[in-house]
Amino acid sequence: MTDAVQTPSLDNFTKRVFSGIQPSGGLTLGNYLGAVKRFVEMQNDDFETIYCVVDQHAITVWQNPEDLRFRTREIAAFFMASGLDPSKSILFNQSAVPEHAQLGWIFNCVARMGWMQRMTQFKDKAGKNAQNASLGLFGYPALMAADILVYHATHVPVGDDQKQHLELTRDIAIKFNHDYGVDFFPVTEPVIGGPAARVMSLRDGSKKMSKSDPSDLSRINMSDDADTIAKKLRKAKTDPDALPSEEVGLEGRPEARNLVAIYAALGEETVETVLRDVGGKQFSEFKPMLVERAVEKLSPISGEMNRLMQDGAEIDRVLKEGSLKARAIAEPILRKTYDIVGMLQP
Ligand code: AQP
Repeated sequence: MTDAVQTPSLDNFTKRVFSGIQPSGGLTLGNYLGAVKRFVEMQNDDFETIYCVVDQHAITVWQNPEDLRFRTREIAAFFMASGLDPSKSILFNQSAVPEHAQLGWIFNCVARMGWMQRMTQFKDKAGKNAQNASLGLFGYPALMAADILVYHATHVPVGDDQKQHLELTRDIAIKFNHDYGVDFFPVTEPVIGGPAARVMSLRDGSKKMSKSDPSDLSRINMSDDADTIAKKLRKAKTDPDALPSEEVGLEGRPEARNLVAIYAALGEETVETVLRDVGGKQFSEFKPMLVERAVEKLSPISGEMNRLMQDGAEIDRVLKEGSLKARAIAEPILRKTYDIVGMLQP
């Protein structure tokens, strides 16, 4: 998007991961497989890892304050129940680190209206009533860029739906570096992939599984008990054919592909290896296998989430400690940004 492009090598930066989840509703299997499961994998790799409950993004649409507080703790509990360890990863909520919003303002002045107008998520979320959407909903990708770049994060694990926002983050970094003649912000690498980069609705294989879908049968919620998970998977839309033995046989069968991808991701397998085992089976045989695997994997996480939610004070303590660690990284980066931009800091 800019004419002269400066791309400082990522080798010049600490290998650092940032990602987040909005406390804007219940958590789904899509959030787990597309995002948090990857967060845990990266925590155990050779990265510094920073994970955030992005409460300032959530209020781009109306949130009841009590619900927002509850869900912020719930996502922190979800992080920990899924395997994020506060002694290995920094866990905190966005509003506790004011440097996000401060850098977000600078990026509002770097991002261009035309870039924001192309964001498909704004179009989807604002729908036909765009004039009534909040300015925050329109500008939120610039704040997301600040969330990432205020830590000079080099890698961002997200689901496939966030790809466009990460491209915008890269454009903002490139334009900032170019406009001010610096090599200051890294051009972040998205980490998207695996069989469940986009988990689809159980009712319609062409739509993303989403917490805001009006049909609860369209998604597995992380809070669903074993019976509910089984019921939803048994009712999941399929087609009348048997499963193929090779991936090419899933073409034009989005619901079949989705269920196989979920099964693969839950079991750390690829779609290819799963099909080698289940090719030729009818859904009546495959669905019980999927139920068994989903319950085995998800029940311990929801059980642990419930246990952690009994002690809100302990969750707050973890978030507070995380926010102090996060600020220790963000504050000098923001100060240097102000300096580059020419803000007097007497
Ligand atoms: N269906 C999905 N498949 C794979 N990844 C997904 N993610 C969300 N849904 C899927 C990933 O989860 C992370 C956090 O997302 P978020 O809750 O902050 O925002 P979202 O993408 O807007 O989530 P929803 O459920 O789709 O919310 P609504 O219904 O409000 O639009 C991100 O990494 C996202 O990619």
